[in-house]
Amino acid sequence: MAKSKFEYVRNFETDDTCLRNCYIVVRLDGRNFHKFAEQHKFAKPNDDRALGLMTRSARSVMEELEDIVVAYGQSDEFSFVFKRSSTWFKRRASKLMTHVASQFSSSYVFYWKEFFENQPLLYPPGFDGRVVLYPSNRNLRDYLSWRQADCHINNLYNTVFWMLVQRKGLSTTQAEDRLKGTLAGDKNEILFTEFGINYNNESAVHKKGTTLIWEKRDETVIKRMKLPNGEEKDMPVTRSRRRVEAYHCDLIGEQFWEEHPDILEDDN
Ligand code: DGT
Ligand code: MG
Ligand code: MG
Ligand code: MG
Ligand code: MG
Repeated sequence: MAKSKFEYVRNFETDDTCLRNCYIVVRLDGRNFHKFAEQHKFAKPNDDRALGLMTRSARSVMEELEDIVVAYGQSDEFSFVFKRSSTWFKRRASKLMTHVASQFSSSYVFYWKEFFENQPLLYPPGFDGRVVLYPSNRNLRDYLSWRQADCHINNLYNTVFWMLVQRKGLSTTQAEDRLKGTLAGDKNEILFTEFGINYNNESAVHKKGTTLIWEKRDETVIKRMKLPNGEEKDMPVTRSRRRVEAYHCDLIGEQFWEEHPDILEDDN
C-alpha cells in the first residue's frame, strides 16, 4: 500500500520495549485515595469493601490480560507480575501498563456496586501506573517482600493509631505524638496492654495483603452423553480448570514459593 507523506511521523514514537528475560512488574496506585477514602466513608484503618473491590478488579486484570503470573495488592495499590518470557504486546511498556491501568480502573467502577451497596460512587477514580523490570527471581521476590513489609508496617501503625483515636479519644495529633519514635515492639505492646489486642490475631488480609495466583483445580460436571447404542446417559466429566485464587499469606519466607513452584521461571 502506498504510504502517505505523513507516515514519517511514526518515527517519532520511542522504543519502550522491556529488556528480555526480566520480570515486568506493573504497579498501580489509586490517585489521591486519601481524599477518595474520606469522601466514600471508607472504614478506618481498613475497609473490607474497598479491599474486596481492589481484589475483584485485579482478578479481572489477570483474567483479561495474558501472562500475569502473580499479583499482589494492599491499600490502594496492586502490582502485576508478567512472566519473564512474556512476548505480550512485544513487551512494550506503555501498552502493558496502560492495558493494566485501564482494565483495572474500568473494573473498579464496574464492580463498585457489588461491594458498596449503599455508598454511591461520587466521582470517577483514577490510578497511576509504573513499570519496573526485575532480572532475577531474588530481585522479584525482594520486590514483593518490600510491598508486603510496607503493608505490615502501615497496618501496625494504623491499627494502633486508630485505636488511640477511636477508643482512647486522643486527637489525631496526640496519637501521632504518642507513636513518634516507637518501634514495632512498642506498638504491639500498646495494643496488648491498653486494648487487649494481640496483633498476631488481626485479620490476615489486613496484615499480609492479597496475593493472586493461577491454580489448576479439577472440576467435575455432569454431562449428558450419547452411548454407542444410541441411549443417553448422565456421566460425570472431570476437567482441569485454571482459576485465579487469592491468598493472604507470607511472601517473604520460603514456604509460599516452595508450595507454588510454578510461579517463577528458573534464573539463567
Ligand atoms: P497518591 O497515591 O500520591 O495520589 O495519594 P494517595 O492519597 O492515594 O496516597 P497513598 O497511595 O500513599 O496512600 C493511600 C491512601 O488511601 C491513604 O491515605 C489511606 C487511603 N486508604 C487506602 N485503603 C484504605 C482503607 O481501607 N481505609 C481507609 N480509611 N483509607 C484507606
Ligand atoms: Mg503516593
Ligand atoms: Mg494512592
Ligand atoms: Mg498507595
Ligand atoms: Mg487499536
